[in-house]
Amino acid sequence: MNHYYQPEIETASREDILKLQNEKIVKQVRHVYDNVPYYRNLMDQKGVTPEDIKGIDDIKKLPFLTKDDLRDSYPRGLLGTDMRKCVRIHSTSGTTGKRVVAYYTQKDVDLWEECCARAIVAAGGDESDICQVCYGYGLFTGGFGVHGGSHKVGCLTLPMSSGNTDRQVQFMMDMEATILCCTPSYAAYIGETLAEKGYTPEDNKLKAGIFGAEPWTEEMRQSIEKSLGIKAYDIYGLTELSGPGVAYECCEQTGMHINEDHFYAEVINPETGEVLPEGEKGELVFTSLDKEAFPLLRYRTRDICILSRKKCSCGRTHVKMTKPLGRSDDMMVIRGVNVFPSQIETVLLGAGYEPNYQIVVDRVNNTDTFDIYLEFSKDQFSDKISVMQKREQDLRTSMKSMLGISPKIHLVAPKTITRSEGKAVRIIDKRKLHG
Ligand code: DLL
Repeated sequence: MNHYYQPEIETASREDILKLQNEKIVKQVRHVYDNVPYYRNLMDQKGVTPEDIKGIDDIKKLPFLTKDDLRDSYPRGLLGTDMRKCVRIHSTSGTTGKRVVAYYTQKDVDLWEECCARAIVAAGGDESDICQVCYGYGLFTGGFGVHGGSHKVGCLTLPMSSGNTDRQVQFMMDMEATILCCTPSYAAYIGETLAEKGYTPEDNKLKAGIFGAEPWTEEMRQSIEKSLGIKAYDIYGLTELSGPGVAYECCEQTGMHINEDHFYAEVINPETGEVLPEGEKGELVFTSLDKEAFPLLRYRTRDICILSRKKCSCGRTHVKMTKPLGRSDDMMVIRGVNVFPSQIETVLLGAGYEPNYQIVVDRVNNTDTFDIYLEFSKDQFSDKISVMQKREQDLRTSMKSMLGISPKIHLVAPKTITRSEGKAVRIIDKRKLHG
């Protein structure tokens, strides 16, 4: 049996969705043109006026916005309303360059929370559930977004935030949490901690997990599902558009439905900006159709994915996106070869290792070095050096066939690699440090 949070819109006919998008885009472009001088300039430079936008198809005429635009207009340049109407900000972590600050009116918060509520219901949640939120609360959108969604669904909400894993596990068991929300890497850590404390997957009351905010592979999904005894659902979003809940998985688990009544998605060729047909891989571009305070038009996410309108057995009609197949800025070029961290994760987990690894890239004597540090488990340990060397060699061979180049593999003792409580840091690219 399928449940929806807002059945009318989640299962609306394609015609009705299109009609809604056509109406909303006209209003939204007018709103942005009148209230955001930065974007008005971009439109003026391109010779586009609000009158040129008569429906969603005309969106192609509008200029793109990039992360650089957001940084250039920091802290308030893209604000679309009077500050007195804003009730909240959130912000990206800003590890590279200036932070991005997004603003919300009360209406923006309400719509965002509804998107998260749809995701929770799609994962099987209802008012009888106990939802443990261990995404970080604060400037990061994960905690507050999912928390708001959980309230809207009527779940008993455990606002744990991230960290203090012993306490997380104790609350999970004592409060009998049924839904776990955190990054996939933290879910793996929680699973590991439960096992260390002697619990089997059957001992907890969890039924589902809603995991996102970072890339994770199908192998990682299987590993988490097994260690926690749950079904693991993906959720996608970004601060610039609101936060989690831009897209979410349903029971079919073949991609994430984009909340198309609020976010219009396009996929473009990242080199040329050309809009690609459905089914082709490219950079995801979003237009927020009804955001008031931070209304972005044609925002380039840098996330690479494929869109599909194939009928979904869950009954939802909204377009689906694949898991981001990597971020254009996540891709490493090592010895001239393009390497995505997700390819590495697929090989390591496919070979039966736990998701505890780190990738280190450096440049020595003008040549790239490429090292993978990976924990072996107690069962995988042997005191015979030849056995461990064989394990490393096998991984090297599998990596070579996946990537085309071979990394140096270092099997390291359990607990050597720092566990993640939020977004995992998988890559250390020291070449960037040398400039
Ligand atoms: O990570 C919002 C979020 C919170 C999503 C909680 C899901 C759950 P940012 O910190 O602004 O926002 O990072 C956004 O993270 O452009 C993607 O590259 C990546 N990302 C988010 N969700 C996924 C996912 C939040 N499910 C950036 N799979 C995005 C892969 C994801 N990457």
